[in-house]
Amino acid sequence: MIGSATASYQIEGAVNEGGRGASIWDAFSAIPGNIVNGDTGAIADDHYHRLESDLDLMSSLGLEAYRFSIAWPRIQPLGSGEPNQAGLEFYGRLVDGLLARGIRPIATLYHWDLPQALEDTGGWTSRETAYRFAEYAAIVGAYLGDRVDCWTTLNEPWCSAYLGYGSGAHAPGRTEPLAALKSVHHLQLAHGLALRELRRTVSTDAEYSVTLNFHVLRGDDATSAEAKRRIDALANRAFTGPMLRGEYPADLLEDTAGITDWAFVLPGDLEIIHQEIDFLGVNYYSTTTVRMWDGASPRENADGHKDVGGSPWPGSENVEFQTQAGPYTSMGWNIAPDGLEELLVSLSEQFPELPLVITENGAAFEDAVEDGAVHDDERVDYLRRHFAAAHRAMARGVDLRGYLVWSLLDNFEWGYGYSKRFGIVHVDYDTQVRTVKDSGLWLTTLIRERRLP
Ligand code: IFM
Repeated sequence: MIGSATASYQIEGAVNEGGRGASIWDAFSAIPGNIVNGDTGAIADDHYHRLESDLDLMSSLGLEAYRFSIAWPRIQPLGSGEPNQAGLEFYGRLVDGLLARGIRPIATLYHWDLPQALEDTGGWTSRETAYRFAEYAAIVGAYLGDRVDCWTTLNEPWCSAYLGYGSGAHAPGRTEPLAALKSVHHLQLAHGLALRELRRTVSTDAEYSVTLNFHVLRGDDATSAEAKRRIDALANRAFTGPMLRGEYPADLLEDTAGITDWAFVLPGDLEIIHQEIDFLGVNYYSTTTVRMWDGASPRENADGHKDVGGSPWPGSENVEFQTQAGPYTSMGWNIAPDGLEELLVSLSEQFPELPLVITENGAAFEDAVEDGAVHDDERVDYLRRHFAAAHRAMARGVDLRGYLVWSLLDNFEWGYGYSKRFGIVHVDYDTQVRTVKDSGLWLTTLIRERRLP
């Protein structure tokens, strides 16, 4: 399946409508200095009000699948208790509209918009949040489970835990190494509990998954092997270990021993987390080059994320993220399609029985509308080279089942606000006019002709 993806807070707007409660991103983006230009998701792409025309847009692009996320605070405004019917109905209309147009809905339960009321009681540092998430999953599963046959629990728990509670670049903006590690665990507990609830409530013969953003590590310094091992443990194996093998990696526990003994992992948790899934969602944008910092030379900090002072690498703060060779996207991320091929091959070697879906891949560039068109040649080139890389991986035996381009629409790019455009469709934020970029037309041709245009 080939299609595109978005996330609730990035596109919906209407943050005070339809009974929606506040999310951590409403609170975080209201604080001056947190988001470039003081932007917020209050209006975003106004997708909430433009649902029908956005569905028609997806149909005109010929998308086979559309990956969207459900805003928890629309379903449970305070993160627990009775569901908000208006919120459920909004997603019901979205799903019905997709099915009516022959587009497969892929529902993500959590793409970072935690109800603020739950953050007020500890957020992901609290075990209770995982139980609340299971209740939310059961509500959504019961409501949409007769129509949605493809589910993802979490999107990029790496970002939720380490950027949200470690570096502070993302909501809720906390900078506590212990909080980040507790969040790593409670997010995964939430994943396992939610899978159980989905399997209990969904009536379709559905596929279940989780989406991870893997770090593809490079580095040829004498210290790079150690740096790669550390970041692989924190970024990749901290999630694939519990979810796909039923254990935390021993070296991760050692590397973080100065912060915690991981006593918050209770007996039975790993059995809950380690459940069969039908495919693994893979988000890939670029590579990461590391070595250990010697403490003397000026330190590079090119880890590709907004530098806000706190570290997203608890226990491995001495890893140096080196500037990589270009070309770059407008995020400053290096363009490395071979990294995608390498990642897909490596995952299929590590987990041979597990099909893969690229749930996000795409690029931000400076786009301009000229005479009703957007000639985003760089994005077309980026996508062509990454699709080719995915194809090479398949030729090497990878069981790749889908490719979803990030993103359908230009949208609220978290700490960067509206300053970065990832869409295959341009959005004029003053008028909300949508203009399909050349990359969108390119994707349409690819889907129709099943070959790289
Ligand atoms: O916009 C984000 C998305 O929400 C999660 N994955 C990465 C994208 C680009 O930064």
